[in-house]
Amino acid sequence: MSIELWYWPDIPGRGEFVRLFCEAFEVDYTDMAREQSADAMVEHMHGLSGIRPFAPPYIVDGEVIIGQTPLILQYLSDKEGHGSGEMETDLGLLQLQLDIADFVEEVHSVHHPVAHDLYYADQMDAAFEKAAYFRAQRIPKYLIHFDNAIAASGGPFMLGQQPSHVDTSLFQVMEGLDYAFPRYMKEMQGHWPHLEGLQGAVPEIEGVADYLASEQRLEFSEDGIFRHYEELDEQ
Ligand SMILES: N[C@@H](CCC(=O)N[C@@H](CS)C(=O)NCC(=O)O)C(=O)O
Repeated sequence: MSIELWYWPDIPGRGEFVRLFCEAFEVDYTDMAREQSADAMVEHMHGLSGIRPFAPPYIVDGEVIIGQTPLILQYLSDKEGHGSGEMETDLGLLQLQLDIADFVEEVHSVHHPVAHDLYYADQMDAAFEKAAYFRAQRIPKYLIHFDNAIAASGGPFMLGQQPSHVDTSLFQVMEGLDYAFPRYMKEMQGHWPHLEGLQGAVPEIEGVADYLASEQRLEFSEDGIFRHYEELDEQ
């Protein structure tokens, strides 16, 4: 049975972390709002009862309805048999996926430092200030953390030769950073070699290669989480 993925149809956003996992591990899913519409998603979400997802992405798998990207990925990974087979290691992967979620929230808050609901144009001064700190302190702190974790297994993936949900997510993070901060990422090339290795290895997974070459793959844009504003990437 196909899993329903509900996410905003026009941006990669957090939905892309779920899409990439499904494509890499050949999980049958239907991208519901892209087949229907954003309005259909809002109506669907509001029609749910009980413990409801707070925000997209969320999935429906029969009776199971869950939101929160790391939880979705952990659930799918377990269900489809793509964990490590050891509880401690799987908890480590979930911990990394939660670190990624924290980082993604920080990436968004660079261009929206004051409020989610205001336009970027209304908070540009604060964004400019925040971006300098984010580039100098936060990106290296997170990326070195992920790089060290890959180094421990020898790479190219977080578990060595076996890809996991963390790898497809870290690939998306690296692609997003290259899009949003091209000057900075070029300057820092070589500082996180294992992550760069992972970024090169994930597109070699067959399902990912096909997906990246397809029209299904959504481009980054200034409507999403990873946005390129030249002034936020300035020296
Ligand atoms: N922690 C959640 C965050 C979900 C989230 O912020 N979703 C965004 C789109 S990427 C949204 O639609 N938020 C609506 C809102 O916060 O009101 C996750 O990782 O899935």
